Amino acid sequence: MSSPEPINKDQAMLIVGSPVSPYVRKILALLHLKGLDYELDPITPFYGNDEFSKLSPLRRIPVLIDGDLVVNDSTVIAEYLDEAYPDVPALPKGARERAQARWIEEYADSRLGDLCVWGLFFPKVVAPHVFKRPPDETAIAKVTDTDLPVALDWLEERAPTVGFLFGDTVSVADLAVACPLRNAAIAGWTPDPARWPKSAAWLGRIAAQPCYARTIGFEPAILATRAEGRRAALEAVGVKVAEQSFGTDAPRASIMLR
Ligand SMILES: N[C@@H](CCC(=O)N[C@@H](CS)C(=O)NCC(=O)O)C(=O)O
Repeated sequence: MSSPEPINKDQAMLIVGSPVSPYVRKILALLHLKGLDYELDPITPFYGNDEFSKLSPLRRIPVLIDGDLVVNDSTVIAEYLDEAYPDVPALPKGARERAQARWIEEYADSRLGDLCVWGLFFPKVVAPHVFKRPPDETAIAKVTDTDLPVALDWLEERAPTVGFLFGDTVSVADLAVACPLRNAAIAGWTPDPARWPKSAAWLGRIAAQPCYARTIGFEPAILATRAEGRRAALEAVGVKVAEQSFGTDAPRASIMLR
C-alpha cells in the first residue's frame, strides 16, 4: 500500500508486520482464535517506507488497520480486538483475573520481549543478516545463562499444571508468553523441561493450539525463503497478502542501534 489513505471501510482488516515478530504473532494468533479475516503486509520494521513512519511513529510492528481506524501496539490492538469482536473472548472475565492477564501479557511483552528479541533473536538472527553486525557472544551468554533462567523461574511458579492460565481456553496472556519464547527458540534457546517442567508442558499446550500453530506455519515463508519469494510462499500457506506494501528495499537502523 503506497499510502494509508484513503482507507476502504469494506476491506478486510490489515495487519502490518512480519509474522516472525512475537508481537505480530500474538495478534495473528488472536485473529485466528477469533476466526477473523485479515490481510497481511509482512514487512520487517527496518524495511518500512516513509508512509510506515506516518502509520507507526515509533516504526514498530504490528499495526492494525480496521476500516478507517489505525491501532498501534500489540497490547492495544489485542484489547481493541477483544472489545470490537467479543464473540470469542481472549481475556478472562472479572476485574481481578483481567488484571492478572494484563500483567502477564505486559511482563511477556516487556521482559521476555527484551530478552528473547533484543537479547537473542535480533543479535543472532537479524543483525548479522540485515545490518552485517556480528553477535556479541558475551551479552548473549548473559541472556541464556542468567536472565532467561531468572524469568523462567518466575514463570514456573505461575505456570498452570493443566490447561491454560485462566482455565480450559487459551488467553492472550498465554499467547503473549509463548510468542517471544518462540523467537528465543528460533535463535536456539528453549526452556529445559527438566528444570522448568510446568512451563515446558504449558508452552507445549499453547503450541498445540490451532490458532497459534497456524502462525508458526507462516515462519518458513519468511525465514527459509528469499525476499522475492516470500509473498508467494505466504500465499501458499493460506495467508492473504496485501496487494500494496508499506515496505521498501533499503533497511534503516533500528532506534535500538542508533
Ligand atoms: N510494545 C510494542 C512492541 C513492538 C515492537 O517492539 N516490535 C518490534 C518488532 S519485534 C519492532 O517493530 N521493532 C522495531 C524497532 O524497535 O525499531 C507492541 O507490543 O507492539
